[in-house]
Amino acid sequence: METVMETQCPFCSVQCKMQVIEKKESGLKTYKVLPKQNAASEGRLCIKGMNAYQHALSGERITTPLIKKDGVFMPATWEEAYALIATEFSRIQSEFGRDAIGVYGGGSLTNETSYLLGKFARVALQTKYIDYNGRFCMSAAATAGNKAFGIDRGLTNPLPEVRQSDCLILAGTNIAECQPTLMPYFTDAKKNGAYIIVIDPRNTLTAELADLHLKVKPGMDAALANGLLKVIIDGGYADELFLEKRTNGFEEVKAHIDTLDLAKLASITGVPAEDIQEAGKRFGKAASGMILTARGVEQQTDGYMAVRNFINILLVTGKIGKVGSGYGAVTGQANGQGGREHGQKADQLPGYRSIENLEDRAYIAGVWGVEPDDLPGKGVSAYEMMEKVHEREICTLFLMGSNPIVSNPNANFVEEGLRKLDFLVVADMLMSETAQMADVILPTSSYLENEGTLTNLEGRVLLREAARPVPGFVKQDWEVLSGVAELLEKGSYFSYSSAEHIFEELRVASRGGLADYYGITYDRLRKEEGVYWPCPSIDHPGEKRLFETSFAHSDGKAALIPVDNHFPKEQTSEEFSLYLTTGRVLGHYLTGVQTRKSPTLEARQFESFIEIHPKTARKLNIRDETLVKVKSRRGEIVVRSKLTASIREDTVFVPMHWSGIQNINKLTNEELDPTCKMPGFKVCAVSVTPLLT
Ligand SMILES: Nc1nc2c(c(=O)[nH]1)N[C@H]1C(S)=C(S)[C@@H](COP(=O)(O)OP(=O)(O)OC[C@H]3O[C@@H](n4cnc5c(=O)[nH]c(N)nc54)[C@H](O)[C@@H]3O)O[C@H]1N2
Ligand SMILES: Nc1nc2c(c(=O)[nH]1)N[C@H]1C(S)=C(S)[C@@H](COP(=O)(O)OP(=O)(O)OC[C@H]3O[C@@H](n4cnc5c(=O)[nH]c(N)nc54)[C@H](O)[C@@H]3O)O[C@H]1N2
Ligand code: SF4
Ligand SMILES: [Mo]
Repeated sequence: METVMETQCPFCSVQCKMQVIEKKESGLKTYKVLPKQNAASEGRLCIKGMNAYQHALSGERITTPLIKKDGVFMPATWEEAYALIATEFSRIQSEFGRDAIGVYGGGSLTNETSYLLGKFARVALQTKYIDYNGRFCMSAAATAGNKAFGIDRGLTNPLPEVRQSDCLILAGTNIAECQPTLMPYFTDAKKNGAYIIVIDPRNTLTAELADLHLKVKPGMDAALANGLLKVIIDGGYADELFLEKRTNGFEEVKAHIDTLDLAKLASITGVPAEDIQEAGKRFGKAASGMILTARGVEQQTDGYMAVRNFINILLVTGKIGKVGSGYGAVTGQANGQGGREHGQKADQLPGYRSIENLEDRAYIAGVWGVEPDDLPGKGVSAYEMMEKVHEREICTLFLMGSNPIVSNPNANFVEEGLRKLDFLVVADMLMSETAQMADVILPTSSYLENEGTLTNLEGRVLLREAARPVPGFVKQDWEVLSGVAELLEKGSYFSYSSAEHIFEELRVASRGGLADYYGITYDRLRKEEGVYWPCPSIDHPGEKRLFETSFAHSDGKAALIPVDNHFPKEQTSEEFSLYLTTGRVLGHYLTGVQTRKSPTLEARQFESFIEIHPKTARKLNIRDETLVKVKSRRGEIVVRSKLTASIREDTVFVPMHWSGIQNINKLTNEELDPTCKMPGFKVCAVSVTPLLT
């Protein structure tokens, strides 16, 4: 017997559509996965998508609520789990106040769940403390988009326009491993004559595509963008008419750039001046151009300003709001885009509304049927919540869709904090490292069982229908939130019958907001295979290309801002003589909870590694494929060496997908970007020594 499951990959922001085909023969089940035509991946699927059925169907799924008794998880009924949660939550809030409970979400959750999690925090718990893992992912680019353009939608142009672009700058983005099904857009652009510039301390598979690779020193992108701006402005490539009509702030940027010296910029960024010249000229001269940034530029303590400086380049050259010209923050998680729009951020209400704006509060209070004054105020960012946990200002956490003891910077500190909690509730489908620390685990559905909408990296809202029934006693995330709310005597605000029912409320809540979904319905999504936001009315087609005639600020203009050369605070020293940068590999996803449960993916790569230049390795007496100790001021780990000349000599790279003794976040720095609160995951100082000498 054959069962065909129509679904969508749960991993990255491309959201490739696929079929998982289950065949039952004499009691034996086999699986086949076929890619499906869809606008973003054009029918392609990568190795993670091909194997994503393995963790969802694995015997390791949690299928019943678990309550920890004397350190051991015991199966429980939902009634028992809900009752325990309601008792503890009520006790803690009456003893320590409403804000003693924190809520922590994730960018894999559907729009419906993200929306409901925000409502759950503000209405059921009335706590101000809610934030999510997207803080570590999209916060720098989101803040930059909002401040420069007045709106934050990852890609300002639809993907096919990449093929029509004459010059592409890919800064700190490794598309070949992180959004592999998008690669043909870039290889086609190259065939069409585009000039491709890659900015990365490593010669990645993406950099292989480049006509020019700027092998920047980690953390020095803002200065490098200043160099490009200098070449562009001094070379006369500025688009005076565009600057005059469509932007504010160019004079200040020009005055700042005039004070900078290209040779100095070359020396601090580690990129030869001729290469900066060539890159600036190429981009300046091109008839059209796009700049894409991802976490390499953004996960820095100046991530927000570094992105602003790349946006400055687009604005100075007038390359935005046109075919083949625009900006792209390459979004990370499955719903990294939608997840940042509907209220799981500390300062946000649905539709990208602000929790500090009186009109926005009144509007959402109206939709929710509560008094505006009953809505709590702004909380703090994800890592700052962990600091509050340490200080015991937050003594209980409700966690849905994240694995913070592996993904937060300074992970030893975070783990220590979580151990101090009075009560930890984790809603997950698998036993993550953080779930192991919980008092109660609530088993939730995987993508195969979960209906809802996700907004892909283009800002296109997609419907993912449920493809199979939930296993065991598993519930949907939204059912869990409704269930807990019910016992907290707030059930009347959470009486939904389906994900679509929640979406209908989300549409109204987002109406008139920056991320306006009002015109989008499940019916439309089925018929049109996705709709771009903003989409203010049912007859609106959805906006594919943004900023053609105006930006989203009240005067219609985009904002330029001078950006200082930033130096990461933690520099190398005699003891910690190398820069550590971190990131991803093709076959694993984030903290690896899901991909490490896939035998196929796990077999490809079952342990972490450190990329180190052969010359550096020789100096440190490190041979290839041997275990080494990597140490920073905060912790140490053990990984296997991988000697490669593709990385800068002063830099090492370790992926983020492993935990325990290989958890790279035991080493990373807790310092945050002052504006968007993004941690500086992409640079800290470390020492590397052979484990055995
Ligand atoms: N295979 C796979 N794909 C994924 C994910 C995954 O875990 N695995 N995760 C998804 C998610 S949530 C995200 S956020 C995206 C991330 O997608 P990316 O941001 O593309 O991935 P990273 O590997 O974190 O970083 C990109 C590149 O930045 C470079 N880099 C490091 N430091 C610097 C620097 O100072 N400056 C510059 N210019 N570059 C630097 C790294 O060498 C790396 O090649 O991927 C998504 N897709
Ligand atoms: N050093 C370093 N650290 C980093 C980064 C880096 O580049 N370097 N990148 C950062 C980035 S960009 C990101 S996005 C974060 C990610 O960090 P995390 O969010 O902690 O990573 P995940 O592995 O996605 O954890 C998600 C958990 O949610 C569960 N889950 C998945 N889908 C669902 C669902 O629908 N419902 C529920 N209830 N649970 C679900 C999974 O089983 C898993 O346990 O890590 C950040 N940390
Ligand atoms: S991981 Fe991303 S590119 Fe790969 S199949 Fe899934 S959605 Fe597509
Ligand atoms: Mo991410």
